[in-house]
Amino acid sequence: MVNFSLEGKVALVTGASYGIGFALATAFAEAGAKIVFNDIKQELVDKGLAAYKEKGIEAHGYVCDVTNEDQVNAMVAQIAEEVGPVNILVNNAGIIKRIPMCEMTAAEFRQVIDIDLNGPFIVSKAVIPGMIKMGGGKIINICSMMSELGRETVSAYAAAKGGLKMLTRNIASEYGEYNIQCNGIGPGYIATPQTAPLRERQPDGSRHPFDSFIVAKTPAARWGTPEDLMGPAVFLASEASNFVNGHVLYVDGGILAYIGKQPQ
Ligand code: NAP
Ligand code: GCO
Repeated sequence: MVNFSLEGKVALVTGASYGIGFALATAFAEAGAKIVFNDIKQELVDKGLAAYKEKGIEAHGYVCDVTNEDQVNAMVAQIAEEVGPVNILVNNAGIIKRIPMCEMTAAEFRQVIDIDLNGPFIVSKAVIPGMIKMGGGKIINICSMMSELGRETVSAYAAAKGGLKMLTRNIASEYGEYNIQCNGIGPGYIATPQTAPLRERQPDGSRHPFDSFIVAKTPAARWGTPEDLMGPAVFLASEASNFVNGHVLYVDGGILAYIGKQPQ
């Protein structure tokens, strides 16, 4: 029988107090995993713990910045002691800055790269030795449409998410022989706080032009929800995907397959 169960597995989802990370961790808990997450602020961790509790999930939350190698190493050691060694890692924590490239400072560019690309490198590096000792593990990197496409104002984010796609392939290449599968999920446009500014109603009550643009650009004709990502994440975290490695699974309602509506 195909095994999608995560029974007995310890899953660390970074930046999972709310949004996509919260939905993925919830799906993992429903599939039997023990949930561990981190966030940068104590108040976010507390908010996350309360939200998991409300869903009947006993999650473990830690304050940790994914860009700080010492903090990450200490957290991974603490998780091993308090919950168990990490079997499944989701590199979800991420930020975006929407600034035209020529107006963006190098410091702003670096900050996005630091959280969205160096972060997954640092956290993966912290869990891989334990996975090797255990005989395997799963790493899922949350990529983006911007792993494939560009657009105005998101140069740093696209550079980071394009890099994350290649980091995914490289981890698969380097550690596949240890039964570690590293894959990506490339969400389309998902309704979360990160994309809220792109969906804000206009002063006259009409839809934001970007909102209408995305609905027209998506064959499914809607924004995605964090729940749309749950099934693909459980698949990539489970034994069912043991021979899938270095792949990015785009969950985008068809955006990348579509040339766009012809002018009427
Ligand atoms: P979100 O709502 O902004 O959540 C991201 C989480 O990561 C927040 O809790 C955030 O905390 C946390 N975080 C930020 N920097 C961190 C750090 N240095 N260390 C630890 N945690 C940190 O974003 P989301 O929409 O759920 O997105 C989750 C992931 O999916 C991101 O990697 C994003 O790029 C990616 N993604 C999103 C979409 C979309 O359409 N929403 C599409 C494709 C990919 P703060 O609240 O303090 O910032
Ligand atoms: C933007 C968006 C994105 C999405 C997402 C698409 O400004 O274009 O915020 O880049 O959040 O990553 O997959």
